[in-house]
Amino acid sequence: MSEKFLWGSATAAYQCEGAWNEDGKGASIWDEFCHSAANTTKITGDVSCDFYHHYKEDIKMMGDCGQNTYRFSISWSRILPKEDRVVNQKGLEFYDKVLDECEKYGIVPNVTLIHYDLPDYIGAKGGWLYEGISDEFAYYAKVVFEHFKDRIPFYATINEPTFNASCCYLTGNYPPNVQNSLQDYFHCIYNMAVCNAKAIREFRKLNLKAKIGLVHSSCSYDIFVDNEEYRKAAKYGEYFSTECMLDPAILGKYEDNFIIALTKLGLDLSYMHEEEIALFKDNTIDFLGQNAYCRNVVKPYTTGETYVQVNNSGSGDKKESKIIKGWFESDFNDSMIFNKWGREIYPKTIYDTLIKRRERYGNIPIYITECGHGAYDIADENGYVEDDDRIEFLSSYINYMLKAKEEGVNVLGFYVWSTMDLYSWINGYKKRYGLVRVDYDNGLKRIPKKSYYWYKDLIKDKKDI
Ligand code: BGP
Repeated sequence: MSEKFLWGSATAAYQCEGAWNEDGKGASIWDEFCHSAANTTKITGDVSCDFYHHYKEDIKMMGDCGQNTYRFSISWSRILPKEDRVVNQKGLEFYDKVLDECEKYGIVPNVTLIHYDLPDYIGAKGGWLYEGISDEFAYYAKVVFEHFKDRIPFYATINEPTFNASCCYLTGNYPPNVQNSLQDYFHCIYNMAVCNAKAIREFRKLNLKAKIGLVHSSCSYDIFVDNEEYRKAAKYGEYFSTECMLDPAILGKYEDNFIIALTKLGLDLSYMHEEEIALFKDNTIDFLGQNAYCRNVVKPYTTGETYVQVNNSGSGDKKESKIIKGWFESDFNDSMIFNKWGREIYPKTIYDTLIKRRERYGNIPIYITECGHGAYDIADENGYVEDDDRIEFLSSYINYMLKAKEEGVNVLGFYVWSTMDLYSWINGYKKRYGLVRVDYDNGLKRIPKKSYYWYKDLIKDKKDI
């Protein structure tokens, strides 16, 4: 008998927990960054929607909505606050309590080990570029696996390795705020691939029933002109944001031409070590978490330096775009529709991406681990939000996901980003994604939005798919 399709929603530790220094938690690089002068917005996740103290209410609301799964992340610095490797029992206890609540409502936990928030002591040593990071990460992962064992049936090692690396080392809007360094970008992703493999090696030692995966962000690469040069640009795009991570994580190796392409970029690949690459083969993931926001449209590289532009202002003035020198650059046409943060809204990308993943990676089980619409929500005098735009966004993405499922793609679950309103990284709190509104001015009151009730009906309707 096949397992039930999972319908749920997702959050991440730094974005929702608050309690940034409570019960023995150490600081993460996001605490440090948000408290520093580099954070020009001055907005922090210190309190956010305070899930740390509201988790019972939030999980009950998931249950009342009919959600049968919840994706959240563990804060590494809550579990291992200092570099002495001493475990903070209170950190583990918090997540035990979260799991208790999930159990109460029959909600299956899907837990990510790291969602951008490295401990500050790792950051001080070089963050994702620190040569010892994979051993530190494997140790942390082991602590988590040994404590929670099969209470958590789905573990994911790293959230969005390539997007995280791009923000840290190309756009420079996430700590450590380095711009336009392809050298650091690919080095970071390599270290993440090694972290993933070493964590999986620890996981396999325990012979658990649970499954382990990885959460990937990039969707399909599309072209408007079908010729060899354009197809080559799209292939470079896949190297750039997907194959550099998913090939080692799923196929257990790099494609030779990928390494040749990196060499042609003039990168120093001395960070790659044979004995680490050898670990990829036997330490691959069981499932893929695929996030679904926007596609990438590219054309052959023309001119200019490597540059990755995002829009954190929400003023609708600039579009997300990329130039990867020598490889490809972004392309546009008049039919494209963008949100206020310059991100394209293109529902079919979820279908195209699922089909592409099947083509390259076999029919690996896939969960859509995030899909959501960022918007300036307007609440009425009771705090109620009629977010028809979000409903339209989600229903069109879900329909395309179901089309891929009908065509045999092994997609097994869907998570709305996000469960409730939360901190949207350096976009602050005005960009909202939640199914539930959080009233930041009135004691963090939770008020379900129209999309919450819409999702409840959808889950009821599609419970037997
Ligand atoms: C994903 C991240 C999430 C979340 C979401 C929306 O890339 O995994 O943490 O934030 O995107 O992005 P943003 O909040 O920047 O609009």
